[in-house]
Amino acid sequence: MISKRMESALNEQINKEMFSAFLYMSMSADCADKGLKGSSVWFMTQYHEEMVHAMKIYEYIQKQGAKVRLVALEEPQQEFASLSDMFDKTLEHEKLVTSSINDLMNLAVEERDHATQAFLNWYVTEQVEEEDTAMDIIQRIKLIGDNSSGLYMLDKELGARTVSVPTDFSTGVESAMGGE
Ligand code: OFO
Repeated sequence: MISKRMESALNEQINKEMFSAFLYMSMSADCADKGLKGSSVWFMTQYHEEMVHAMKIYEYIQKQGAKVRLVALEEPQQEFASLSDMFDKTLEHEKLVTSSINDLMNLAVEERDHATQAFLNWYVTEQVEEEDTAMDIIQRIKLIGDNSSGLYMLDKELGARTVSVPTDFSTGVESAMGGE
């Protein structure tokens, strides 16, 4: 059982995770338009990961006997100046998500909601990874500078990323990730 306040905060987080998915799908499309095929794959993989972040919360709310409430998603930015701009915005966005997860955790602590604290621990760890990955790619883009063969190699490497999360939600994300 979770509080009404927690139910509402978790539903807001579903929206934020789905907006993240939407934003990265938009970046994927823009990469494809710019001929950055590998980066397009990287961002589409990121889209899938964000959908799983949303679905894990969806399942958690239902398991707690609470109500999932979906609201409209904000329109994401459609065009970006460069790959560098996209990763700068990725890091900026992930920092916002980290802050949102921290707010949720603070609420769970305040309410002595141990189950939600345990659930949110996964997201706390995940956000460290998300920010670290974005910072690492930003650093590499800076090292590459205007070197087009460097950009070509990075794009190729980013394209090797594969989806490691379940994409069929019908079986349940938690069970598909070995969570139960
Ligand atoms: Fe990018 O971690 Fe969820 O939003």
